[in-house]
Amino acid sequence: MNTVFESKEEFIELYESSVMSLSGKPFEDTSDIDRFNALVKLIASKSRAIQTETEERVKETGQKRVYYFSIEFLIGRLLDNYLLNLGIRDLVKDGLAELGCDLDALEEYEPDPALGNGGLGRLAACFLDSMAHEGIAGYGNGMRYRYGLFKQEIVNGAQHETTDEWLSHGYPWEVRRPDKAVRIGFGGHVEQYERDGRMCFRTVDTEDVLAVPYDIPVVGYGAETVNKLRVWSAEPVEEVFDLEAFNRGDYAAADRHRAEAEAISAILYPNDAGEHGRLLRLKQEYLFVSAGLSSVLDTFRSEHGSDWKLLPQYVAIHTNDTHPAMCGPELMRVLIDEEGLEWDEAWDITTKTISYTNHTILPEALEKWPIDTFSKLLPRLYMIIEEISRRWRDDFDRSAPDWQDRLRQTAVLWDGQVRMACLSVICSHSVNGVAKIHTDILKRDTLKDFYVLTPEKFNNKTNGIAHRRFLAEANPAYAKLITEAIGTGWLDNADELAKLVEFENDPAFLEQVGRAKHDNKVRLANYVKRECGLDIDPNTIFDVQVKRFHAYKRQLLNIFKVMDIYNRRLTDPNFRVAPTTFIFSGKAASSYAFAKETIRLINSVADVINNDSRVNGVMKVCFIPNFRVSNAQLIYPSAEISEQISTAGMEASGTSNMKLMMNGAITLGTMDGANIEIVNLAGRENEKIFGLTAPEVDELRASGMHFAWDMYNGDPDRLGRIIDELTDDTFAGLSGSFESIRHEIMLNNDADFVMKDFHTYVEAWEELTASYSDHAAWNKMALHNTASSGWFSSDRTIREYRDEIWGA
Ligand code: CJB
Repeated sequence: MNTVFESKEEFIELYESSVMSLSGKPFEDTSDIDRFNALVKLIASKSRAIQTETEERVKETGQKRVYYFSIEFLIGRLLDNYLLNLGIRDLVKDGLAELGCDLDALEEYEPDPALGNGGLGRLAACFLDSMAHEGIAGYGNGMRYRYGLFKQEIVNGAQHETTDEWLSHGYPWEVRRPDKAVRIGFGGHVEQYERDGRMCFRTVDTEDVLAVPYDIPVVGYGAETVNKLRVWSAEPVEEVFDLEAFNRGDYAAADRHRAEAEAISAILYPNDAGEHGRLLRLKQEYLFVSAGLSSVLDTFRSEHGSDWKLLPQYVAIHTNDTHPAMCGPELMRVLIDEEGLEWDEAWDITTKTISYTNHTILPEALEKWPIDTFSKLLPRLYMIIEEISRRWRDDFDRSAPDWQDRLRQTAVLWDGQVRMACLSVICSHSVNGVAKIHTDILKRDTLKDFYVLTPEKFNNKTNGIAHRRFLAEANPAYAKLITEAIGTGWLDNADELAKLVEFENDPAFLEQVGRAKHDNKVRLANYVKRECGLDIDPNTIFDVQVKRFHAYKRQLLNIFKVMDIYNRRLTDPNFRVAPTTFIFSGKAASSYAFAKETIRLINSVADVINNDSRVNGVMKVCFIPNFRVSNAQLIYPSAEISEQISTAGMEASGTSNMKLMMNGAITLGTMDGANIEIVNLAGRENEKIFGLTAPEVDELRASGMHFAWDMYNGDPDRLGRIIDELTDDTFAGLSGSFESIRHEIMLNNDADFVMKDFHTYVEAWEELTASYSDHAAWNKMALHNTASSGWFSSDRTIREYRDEIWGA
């Protein structure tokens, strides 16, 4: 462990001088925000000192560098995490206390950068933490959006979006690096010219923007390695201010040049696993790919010269989903056009350097761009893609009887479109899914033709989570208990959580597990009271579903369950219900009407139930607005039931399932995504599994059977009643009824099998909650989940990437 401060006194001295130099005021006169900024500046500068040492070590040892290209990095707040990783949290807390400051209060000033939508972006951030912990020279490469994912407000039950101005008070972790800016050209046309007796291509008459990097330190636990996340911002190449327009009073026109360039990095597209067919998005993708590659290659050149054959030996480029799919053709362009390599050699280097992770089988998320749009925006890149496509076709093995079909499925250019998933697979030496079932589905279905051709490329890397953030930092009450029991080794090596098994039959310990959970529930209840004005009772079961809203994630099934329990309780006051608070949180893409209606339904049901004194002793419904990393860290530790109820076969992995398990929640879920691995690790008796399996879902889909009306008519008292309540006035008081949801279920034949899984789901919930009254048995299950969760640390995932993909 590096020593960051010799003593508390040294910290206080350095901190006071940091406050003074940043604010220009004596300490007593500074505001909390001054104090927060100065604290971050100090910790960031200490981190950068370790970063310099890391850099020297990497250079000296010739360590391979790994670049993780991702259009999203949902990093969350960094200060608490870095204090923990640097081993100075207590020292800093005490030092601040001597100055009359409260660390927890200062931490509330940190923006929670929403540079990602959900699982994919958060995974990228967990990987940065784990790469630094594992001593990998691993760097994030992404986008610095001026506005992150929208802020969600709930108005009359419905989601309203407002801009996320996370940069309004500055971001003290970042350092702007104008010296490393890269010029990026869009449009124009390709011309041939002769260089050293060789015909080459270049693009002329382009419209250029400047990609300017900002670096954020990534501090590894143990303080041995500090890496960096580099995010790119778009700016005009030169200041072109139209004075004439300004003098005319046309201020927008005066500054148009700057505004057009800056638009590229203005906003994160809010579609999670959805459509991205906008030109600006394509520009974002090219900007961070091209600028990122340019800086990767500069570093390589400065260390190894221009011997490009060595690139795969010293550099791994990982593409997180298809958004960085242009890495392949862009690397080809640089190697051929700028470095003068022949196609075959460049291709060999490119495919040995690049690897690709697929995160979803949803067809709408497999990116495609119209050739017309693509070739106009990036004419030279398109030429290279055409050549990749031509060679793929020409070299295609035509001996199999179904070769034409296979070619159709794998072609990069098809039907007037550039298919980015095909491009990603073809340009990579490794393709992985993110949980066992997901990788199997990729092999068997989504990418099956590639799998038949190149089975050796395919591998599984089950996702993981940053256990230091989501357990140690988010759940201090439980973390303290764990450390008292098994020591601090689990922070470094999450497998050590397995040592908790020894305490599973220790009644006193189990009671403390329950007490820690209760403290966390009180903490969340206070937050809910502050944020929503709602009283929730920490003595009820906290049943939690927090994630993006999507039809296949089936928040609808969950709220149907709540409606059913409510209805049955009203019909029969003797119907026994374990007192429960149903907690939901998550955002819906602004253009995704069904998901937004589901949010409105949940809030409308909440409005009725929470104001009905007949049921309030046993149920409340709580929608926590604006789900983000910071409030997620309050929610996971308080959960007792983890709702993981996606339609089997649809959720690639899920990661909230892992975060909740680690915090001792019991999974109520389908056999989908990483739920399957959770069950395998913790034992089926410690989770509650229900519902159709993936093969059963496939079979039902293939049968084309229409079942919605049979189910509706066959169960008028429960399912039928719920469907009717969507359109009568039971829950319409807040802002109207829910015709479109009813339409989706009844006329679209319930595409996500909400009705099919309804009864087994409610039954499973009833059985699970009935067992809650035996607190000792429940706490034992909870502890067993934590004890079994070490494998889900992203440290493990990253070691697998390192050993089996990157060779770093
Ligand atoms: N995922 O968050 C996203 N965005 C996408 O565009 C596609 C997939 C999610 O990625 C997570 C990380 O791999 C998975 O756990 C999750 O199942 C998937 O939906």
